[in-house]
Amino acid sequence: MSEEPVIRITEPAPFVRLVTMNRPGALNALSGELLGALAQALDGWRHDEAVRAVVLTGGERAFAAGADIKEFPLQTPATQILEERAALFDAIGRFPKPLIAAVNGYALGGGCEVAMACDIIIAGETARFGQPEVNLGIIPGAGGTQRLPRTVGKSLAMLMCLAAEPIDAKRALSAGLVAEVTPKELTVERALAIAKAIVARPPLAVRVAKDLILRSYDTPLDAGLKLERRSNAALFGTEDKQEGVAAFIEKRPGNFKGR
Ligand code: DAK
Repeated sequence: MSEEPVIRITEPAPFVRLVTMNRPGALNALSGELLGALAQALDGWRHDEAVRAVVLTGGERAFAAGADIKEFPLQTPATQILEERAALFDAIGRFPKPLIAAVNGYALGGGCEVAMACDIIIAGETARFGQPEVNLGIIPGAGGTQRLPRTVGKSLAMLMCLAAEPIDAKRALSAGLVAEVTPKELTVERALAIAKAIVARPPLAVRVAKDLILRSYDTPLDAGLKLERRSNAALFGTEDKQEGVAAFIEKRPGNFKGR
C-alpha cells in the first residue's frame, strides 16, 4: 500500500462528491488498489441519500493512462478471472447516480474506458483519448470495443483500437465522445457546476432518466419507448412530481426529497 491515498474524496457541495485519482507519478495508472478504492467508494454511495452525483477526475497530465502495465507481467488468464478486475471496472457502469468525468491530459486504455463508463465527459483542451492496448498484444478489456464504436462510430473506433491512434479533445467533441471542451483550468469547475445543477433536480427523475438512456443502447426502440412511458407514469405518483409542479406554478425553486 502506498502512503498517499490512491484516490482523494471531497464534498465540494452538498450531495456532490469529487473523486480525484491520485497516482501522479504513474500518470494515474489504474492499479488494482486504485480500482478497488474507486469501486468501494461508488458501491458505498449507491444507497447513500447524501450523495446524488459524483465527479471523477485525475491530474493535470493524466486522467488515467490505462491499467497499470507494471502489474501485467504476473497476470495470466487465471488471475484475470480470479481477481475479478472486470467487476471493479463494472462498479462504474453499474453506479445508478450521475457520474461526470472531468478529463485533463491522457485518458488511455482503461482510462478512456473509465471515462466512457461515466455519464458525461467534460474534457480540458489538453485531453487525449486513446485505446492503445494493441501495442501490448491485448485489446481493450473494459468497453473499448463496445462503448467506443457505439459513441464515435465504427471507423474512428477502428482507427483508435487497431492503429492505437489517440484523438485530441477537439476531435473527441466532434465525434460525440465528450459533451464539452473547456480550458484545462476549468474542467473540474465545469463538471462540478453540472453536478450541482443535477443535484438540485428531483433525484428519482434523474435516476430513471439515466437508467433509460443507458438502456437505450440495448433496447429495441419500441420496447424502449414503452419503458419510457411506464417509467414516466410511475414518476407521476412521486412527491417530487407534486413539488416540481407546485414550485413551477408558485414561481419558486423546488425542494426535492427523492420520494
Ligand atoms: N501503467 C503503468 N505505469 C505507467 C502507465 C501505465 N499504463 N502509463 C505511464 N506510466 C508510468 C511510466 O512508466 C512512467 O513511470 P516511471 O518510468 O517514471 O517510473 C510514468 O508513468 C510517466 O510516464 P512516461 O515517462 O511514459 O511519460 P511520457 O509523457 O513520456 O508518456 C504516455 C506518456 C501516456 C504516452 C506513456 O506513459 C504511455 O504510453 N503509457 C502507457 C499507455 C497505455 O498503453 N495504456 C494502456 C494500458 S493497457 C481489463 C480491463 C481493462 C484493461 C485490461 C484488462 N479487464 C477487465 C480484464 C486495460 C488495459 C490497459 O489499459
